Amino acid sequence: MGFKIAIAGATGNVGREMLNILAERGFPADEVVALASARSQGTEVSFGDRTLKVQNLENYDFSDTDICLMSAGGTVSQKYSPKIGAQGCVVIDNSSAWRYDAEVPLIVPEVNPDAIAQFSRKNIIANPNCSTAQLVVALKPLHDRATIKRVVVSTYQSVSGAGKEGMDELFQQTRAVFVADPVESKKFTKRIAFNVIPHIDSFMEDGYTKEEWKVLAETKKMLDPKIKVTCTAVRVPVFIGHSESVNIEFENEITADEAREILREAPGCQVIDKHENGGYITPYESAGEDATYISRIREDATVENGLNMWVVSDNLRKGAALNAIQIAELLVARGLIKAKKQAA
Ligand code: A2P
Ligand code: 11C
Repeated sequence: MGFKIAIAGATGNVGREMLNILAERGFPADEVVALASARSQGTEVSFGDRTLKVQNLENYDFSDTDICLMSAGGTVSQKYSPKIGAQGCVVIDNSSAWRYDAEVPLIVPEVNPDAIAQFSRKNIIANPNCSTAQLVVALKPLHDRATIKRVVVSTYQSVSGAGKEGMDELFQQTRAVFVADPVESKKFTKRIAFNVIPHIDSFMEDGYTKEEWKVLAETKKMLDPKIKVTCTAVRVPVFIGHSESVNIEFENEITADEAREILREAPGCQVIDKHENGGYITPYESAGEDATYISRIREDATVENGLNMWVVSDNLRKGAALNAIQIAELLVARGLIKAKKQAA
């Protein structure tokens, strides 16, 4: 007997990817339910070779559902996740609503799988921000080998991180530039077509943005609170795939060759690092793929034990939908959840 899974936010960028990945990976689901807002009720979404009719999250009864994969934004999650959890359904939430709650585990299965055990306090498990997920997958094996002291991250984030509306805006603006129509910005604060914007999420009192703060808070929670992290997050005119320039300072010596070998063997990582034209990954090539790609691994001679590298991943997959489904798989593999229909 398999599980009953609900996808909340099934019409969104990440929700659709969750449906694709559930079908691709053959997750042991007997029933999959698509949920979104009242606006989408009755519309259809694809699930493998079937279509599912979208139901309204607002009046959905979760009492016979085992897992809810939620990607409908922080406000929706804050309102619904506690109620869903109280109905005995485990919520794996992709928003930032619960990530910093001490009673909610924040999980990347390649990095801190053991932390999942405490999920039952609220029946909520948090999925990290997309920029953090790919970063910690690449940092973890290096931290285990040489102990990271400090990380400087500059991100180059695709518009799909801002949802369907972000992708539509890049498309519309690009079209407008070509046909000489006026360029309108609604989702982003400035024009994104043929431009870059050094601003993602809201500004905080210290001048950093919330997106930049998330990268450091989440890295500390999942990897090691002693690591110092600083970040500049930038939106770029790319549809899918977040890229990161990462400068790392270690406690112990580690060469670029050693790092390359460690990362080649590390779970979830793929090294593409030839010192020649095209011998590196770009976000366009990462779209639709599961791996966190690492290129341009170099020693940084300006500090004692330093490395630079380029980290790229599909933000809708490892940064969101894939990681959420890997968390569901971890729950099943560790026997932490039983299908309600079987349990009855
Ligand atoms: P809907 O399409 O009905 O608005 P994205 O991040 O790509 O913009 O997608 C957001 C997802 O969250 C969509 O599936 C959207 O559904 C869903 N959503 C937004 N607001 C609500 C809400 N109040 N209740 C349920 N789902 C919501
Ligand atoms: C972006 N990283 O690219 C954001 C999207 O905290 O889950 C995801 C925000 C979050 O805009």
